[in-house]
Amino acid sequence: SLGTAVISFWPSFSWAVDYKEVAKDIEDLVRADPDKGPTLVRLAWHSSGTYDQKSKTGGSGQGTIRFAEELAHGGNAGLKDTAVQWLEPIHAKYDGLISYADLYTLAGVAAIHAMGGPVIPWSSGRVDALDASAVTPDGRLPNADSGPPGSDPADAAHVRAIFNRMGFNDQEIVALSGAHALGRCHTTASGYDGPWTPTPTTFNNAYFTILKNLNWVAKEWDGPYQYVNAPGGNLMMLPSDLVLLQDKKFKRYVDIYAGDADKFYKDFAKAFQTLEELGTSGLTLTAWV
Ligand code: ZEM
Repeated sequence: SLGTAVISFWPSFSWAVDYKEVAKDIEDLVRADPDKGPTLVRLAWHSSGTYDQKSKTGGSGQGTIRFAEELAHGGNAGLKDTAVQWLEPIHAKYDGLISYADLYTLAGVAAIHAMGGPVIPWSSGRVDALDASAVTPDGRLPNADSGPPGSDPADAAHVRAIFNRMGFNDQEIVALSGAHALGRCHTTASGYDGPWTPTPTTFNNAYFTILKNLNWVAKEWDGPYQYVNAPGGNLMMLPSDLVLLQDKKFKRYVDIYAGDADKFYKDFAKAFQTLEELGTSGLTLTAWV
């Protein structure tokens, strides 16, 4: 009967996308070129970090970061010709059966895993918006350029306002910031320059140990105001990173995560899962590793 046909067809249809296979493709991409890992994590974060819990707009749920309108936002500089493009062949391989919204978030957790980070629970089921009408206004992602200490009354307040809007507290803000163990600033993207740690393709708690233990001075250059370690000059911090030292409530968690890598892994995994589920509904917890 038709009923039996539909019922017997259903399981094979729902298994059409093997997310473990997709995740493996992403991890292979990162292993072939480790520098791609951090940028994939940045794409996952920016695809989610537009969420506003009051209006329930933004977030990772609809894959809107693939639209030119959202990629044109200042904070997304550099993502169009990198992470978004790198994932196109994987999206095409699965013939449209995985949504961009799922692919971008899966890329975040798979890249973190490929770089030695924790297995972060991931859920599938995001449904892509068909047009750009769900793109949120520019300005929802945090600014890095809060300026020299004391020059901007909105330093810590800005960081808190942005992350509280998504629903995150101080502890979660600091845990998530530990992602800056990964990757670097590109003068061609944000205008800033340099990596935060000497191990930018390895997930670890070095962001916190380096932030609190090195001496940070203003970089002397024509570029945007940022910090470099002195002596050395090989590493960098954004003004928004230094806020985590300057604000006593943030600093408390910097100390905790610098001293306890396991706790950082655990807290990061929980907060990153939450981040990737902002603005979603009806997801299914999915084995991907
Ligand atoms: Zn970042 N981030 N970020 N971030 N970020 C950059 C790079 C990366 C801020 C920010 O302005 C910048 C979080 C929080 C905040 C990553 C992950 C996460 C860059 C450099 C800037 C300017 C971009 C470039 O030039 O290519 C600010 C102001 C933040 C909060 C106050 C959170 C939260 C993250 C994840 C959980 C990652 C992985 C990168 C490295 C990207 C790459 O291509 O190497």
